[in-house]
Amino acid sequence: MMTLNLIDAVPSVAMRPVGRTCRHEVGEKVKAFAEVAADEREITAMNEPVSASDDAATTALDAVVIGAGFAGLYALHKLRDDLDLDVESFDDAGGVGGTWYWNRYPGARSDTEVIAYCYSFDRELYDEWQWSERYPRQGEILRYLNHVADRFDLRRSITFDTTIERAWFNEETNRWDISTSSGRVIAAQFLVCGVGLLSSTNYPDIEGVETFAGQTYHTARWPHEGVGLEGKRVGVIGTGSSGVQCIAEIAPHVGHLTVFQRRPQYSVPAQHGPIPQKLLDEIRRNYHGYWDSVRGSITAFGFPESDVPAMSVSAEERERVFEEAWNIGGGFRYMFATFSDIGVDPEANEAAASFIRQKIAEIVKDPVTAEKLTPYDLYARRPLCDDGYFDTFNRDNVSLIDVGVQPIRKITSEGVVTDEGVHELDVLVFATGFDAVTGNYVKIDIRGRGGEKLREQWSDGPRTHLGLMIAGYPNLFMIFGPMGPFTNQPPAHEVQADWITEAIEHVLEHDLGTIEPTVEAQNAWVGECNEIAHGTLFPKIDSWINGANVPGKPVSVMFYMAGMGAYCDRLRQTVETGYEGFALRGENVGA
Ligand code: NA7
Repeated sequence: MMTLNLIDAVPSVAMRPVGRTCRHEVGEKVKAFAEVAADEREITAMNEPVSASDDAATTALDAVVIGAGFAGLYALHKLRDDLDLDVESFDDAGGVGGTWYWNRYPGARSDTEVIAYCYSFDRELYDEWQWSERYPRQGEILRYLNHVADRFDLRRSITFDTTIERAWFNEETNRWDISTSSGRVIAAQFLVCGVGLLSSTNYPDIEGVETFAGQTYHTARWPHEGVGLEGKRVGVIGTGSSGVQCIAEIAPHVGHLTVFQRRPQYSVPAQHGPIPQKLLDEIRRNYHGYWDSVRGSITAFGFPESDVPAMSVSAEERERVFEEAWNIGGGFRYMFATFSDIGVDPEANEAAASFIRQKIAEIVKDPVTAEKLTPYDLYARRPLCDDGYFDTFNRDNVSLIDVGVQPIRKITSEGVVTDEGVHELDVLVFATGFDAVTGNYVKIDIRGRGGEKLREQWSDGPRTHLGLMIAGYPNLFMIFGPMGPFTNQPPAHEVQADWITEAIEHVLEHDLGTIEPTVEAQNAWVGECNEIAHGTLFPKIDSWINGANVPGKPVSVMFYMAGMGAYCDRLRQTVETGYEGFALRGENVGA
């Protein structure tokens, strides 16, 4: 049973308007932090160049937002423009965009349909931006996010090319003492992390990689100026969403493409094309109803999910439904709009999987290659869709190396070595994914009450309440943090940033110091996430969804899998109960 802990809150606190606190020099404790941070920077500076300034004067802010992607931009807008707070945002990228700033590999595009892969909070924004395609390319999404930044004048509050290195909670001031890679020290009452679910890159530890004489790239750190691949011998390691897109895009242009596949993938056609005008008209006619339905659905992808169990219909009907979904396109549609139980019932899952297997056998002409490309495990990773991926392996200039059977032994100056010998390459592309969900949090030196280090607390797997906050880390909010909803991201970002804004407003209006979840509430949420996830098939398969893609990372449940509608109900419930499950503490001593 979750309870509200209103510890130390003065019952008759005067309500004060939410608004700016003035910038001020802070006390000795913060200065001590600044000195430690400066010392540590000096040590860092001996190893890597940082543009540190020796000016340790501390800036006082109401809030710091980390990240200028979908989540961070919206959070900045809400806190600065709705609550009138003194907020600054930071991003280590050179511009806005988050994942869409970095992921510039050939073929990079959203594989979520754009009707729900955008903001909904501003009707005029939705109406004025004309998407060209059902699944926009990276460049188009980046232009959209730049447009949003300009439209809401967000850029003036964002510092780019700057990493947040440390964030320590100061129990005397109830402020987060934050230091940046440029040497700034900030004391902020609230810290909002929009650091991205999939942005901390995963480079496999393969012997000899540094000896490779050609060029190496990671899909998520692709050079802005592009890479000339024409006529070259290119190798791609990894066949997840990024690999599948990149492989199909570059194959016609390279001299020879060698694909190193560890495990074969279930993928269905994306069926790229324009967005049907009829669908756009329908959304515009019923704008709020449409977005309510997105937020009330399970996956928030903007299409109706099926409520029909796969085994409740005849084999012929199942075939018809799968064929129809194959032709409409979209991985999430195939998994969630065909039948209601593909992610939970092994028999339903096998029916969906075996349909894809048949398609691979039909598309890929060489039976040996087709067999290598055919998965036999559960269809329970993040569903993929592609643009001619399987057909790519019919090309004469493409070869497939099954490194699940013949592991990569090492990399030499010439290329990648397996038991077959050396695969000679000019360019090697790592499409090896991310230290997902928690990776960007543990990179920052975050310390909560009592100096507890987040990376140590999460060493057996993350623990949060509602994917939004962590017990012992007051006033630290996460957008799409671990144990948030397993859904399409932009609608979830909005829902979470709205909740965070309201919670901050509540703290300020009541002149409180902090809000944080109780340990009991967090334990209950972790337990619930585990129970729900283990009722599905997703934890049974190793992937980034449960941390199993990064060697040494604890395998754990990292999502709330009961759906967006249920998640929104839970958020609403916390507000309606006056933040049941959260401790609201103290006065705003730092103000
Ligand atoms: P993913 O989906 O994590 O895919 C990474 C791929 O890299 C996957 O095929 C891995 O094989 C492969 N991989 C990772 N390490 C190795 C080593 N050491 N050797 C061979 N192959 C390896 O990352 P993506 O970037 O494609 O997509 C991540 C998400 O970003 C995606 O779901 C979207 O939401 C956007 P494995 O399958 O693990 O055997």
